[in-house]
Amino acid sequence: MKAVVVTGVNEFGVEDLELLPPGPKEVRVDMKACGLCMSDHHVISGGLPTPLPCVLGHEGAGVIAEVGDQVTQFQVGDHVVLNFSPACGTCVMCKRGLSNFCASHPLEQQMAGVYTDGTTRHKRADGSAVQSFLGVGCMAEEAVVHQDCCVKADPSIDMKYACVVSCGVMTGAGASINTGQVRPGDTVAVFGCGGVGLNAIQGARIAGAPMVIAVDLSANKLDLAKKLGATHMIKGDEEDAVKKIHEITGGLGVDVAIECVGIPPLIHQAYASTRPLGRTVTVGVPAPDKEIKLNAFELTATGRCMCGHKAAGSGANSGQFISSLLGQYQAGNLDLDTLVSQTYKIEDVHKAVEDLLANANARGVFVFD
Ligand code: CXF
Ligand code: ZN
Repeated sequence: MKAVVVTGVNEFGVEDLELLPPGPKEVRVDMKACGLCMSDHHVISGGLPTPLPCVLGHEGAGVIAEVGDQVTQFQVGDHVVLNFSPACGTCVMCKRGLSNFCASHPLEQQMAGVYTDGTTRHKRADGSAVQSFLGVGCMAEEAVVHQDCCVKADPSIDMKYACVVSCGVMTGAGASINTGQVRPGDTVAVFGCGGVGLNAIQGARIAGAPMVIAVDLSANKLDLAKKLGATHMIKGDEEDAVKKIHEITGGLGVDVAIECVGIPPLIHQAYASTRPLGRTVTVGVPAPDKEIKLNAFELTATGRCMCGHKAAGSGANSGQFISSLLGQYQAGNLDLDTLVSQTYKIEDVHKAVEDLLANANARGVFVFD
């Protein structure tokens, strides 16, 4: 089967690989759609340390084609959205309500591109092993994943839309709804309107925020932000975003600010735009050596809260959250159609990556026949 494989820094392309059969608790998924996320590009650029070669893709949807002999929750023919933030439901973390940090599926292992049992599922013709990004590797015609990485989807939902819930939407909407705890009436500012930020905007709108301020450098992204629910748009290179946000909110600052890029100056802006007792959520993934500096007196005096969102997930039980987001889509509250601005065949992966870097898409999605 064909898969997009990263072989070195900025070296990637389609390869024919052998996919091993699913283990006892795993399923084989016939992939129908897979979104291209900036984290996939971080693997390509070497920004996210992942052992290579590695099958790319972690934002996918497809149909179950085969189940391992201990799979209880799925059968052949089920439509599923993949979930790279699985929860076993029985470990010490899941039992404490920390399913986003499930001990049965540690992030370190997923980042190593291996499965729960420490092995891999792809082979090249010469017999050598190929890893799968986040233990998912779904930028491919087929994927083998643990059953905990699947969420049932109503077959009436078009998979090219459903797939984007699997990363960009659950992460962004989760930053607003779960980590940001946005409540009806709250004012929200979102810094960075890429795949995550646009969905932080949607999440804030769904949570009942009457004022959602979008900050970005790209006019195209601000147009999309408006379409997805932003009430105010600030072009960060033309206006002082912090000053403008205080003006818009009558001098108060926003209840919740969400930083979606992962750069300290923007995190500082987000923090400075919040009101006393306001909450700043960081969801953009910074380079590992980055630090932020806050004035300790001001932090205490204003009672503001600086809150990290575990970006490899929804900030809650990701499987349940994906399910609820699919329901929001069916109810007409969540816009996925606007997000999927372009589809590609995997053979066109270089063009798709070029478009990603040129900010041409809300989301580019690979579709499979
Ligand atoms: C990422 C965040 C960094 C670890 C891998 C997953 N989230 C979504 O793309
Ligand atoms: Zn992603």
